[in-house]
Amino acid sequence: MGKNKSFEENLAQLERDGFLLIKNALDMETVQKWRGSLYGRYRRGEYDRRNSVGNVSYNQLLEQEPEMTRALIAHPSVAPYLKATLGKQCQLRSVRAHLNPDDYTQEWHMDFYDYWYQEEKVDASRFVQGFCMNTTFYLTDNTPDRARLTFVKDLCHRAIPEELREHLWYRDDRNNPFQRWCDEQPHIDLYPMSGDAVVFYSHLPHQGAKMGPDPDGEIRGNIVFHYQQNPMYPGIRFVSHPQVTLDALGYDGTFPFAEG
Ligand SMILES: O=C(O)CCC(=O)C(=O)O
Ligand SMILES: [Fe+2]
Repeated sequence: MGKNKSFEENLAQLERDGFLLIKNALDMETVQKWRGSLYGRYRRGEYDRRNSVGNVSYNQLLEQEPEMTRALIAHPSVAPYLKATLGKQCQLRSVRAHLNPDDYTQEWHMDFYDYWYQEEKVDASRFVQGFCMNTTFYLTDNTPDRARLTFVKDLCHRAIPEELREHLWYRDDRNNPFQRWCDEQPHIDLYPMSGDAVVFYSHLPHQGAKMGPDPDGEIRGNIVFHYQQNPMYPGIRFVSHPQVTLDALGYDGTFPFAEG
């Protein structure tokens, strides 16, 4: 996938499947720098969260590693796909790195849970259907015997069955109906290697996993960039500019009805 195909072929594949593996997105020097940073933070206990499926996460890298992190925002390896899909409405939402030091079978999840329910959730007569994308950079080898990233097949253009909706949220119970349903669907496994990236639609259910221990000194890891579509991008013409408001209220403070 990715390599040896034209941009148009790759884009068509992304649009059909909802994901695309991009080989050698980062050089090994960059990968080593990231490993050094995240492994060091892990040894020092400097991470944000360790969850019950085996993900240790880092959410503050824009502040902690500003240069390295900014270099990956719309990185040239993924930028053409973000640009073709989201264009000027592409907005970085969040950056989250993960390490998996112990056993790891991620919960089936989509990063954008509410993609299919936006009209209903907005509770208004006009709505914008926002679209979100992940670009995930892999820092270690996911060889088939050792690790994987799995997508539920053919689910980027249709929602999950309605009766499963109530089960959509973080769950480590493998018998949860959404977890079981995903287990039973046809899958596609990707095996991203160190430096590879996966671009995918954030509403597509997926699951990372690792089988057995990591090779010495190579804790399975990745860095995820979430992008959202924002219709009010710089360059859209409006009589005023929002910066004074953002500075005064903070971003959250500018959404008066957004709770819940
Ligand atoms: O562990 C993995 O490979 C999955 C990472 C993930 O959930 C994501 O990229 O959104
Ligand atoms: Fe995810």
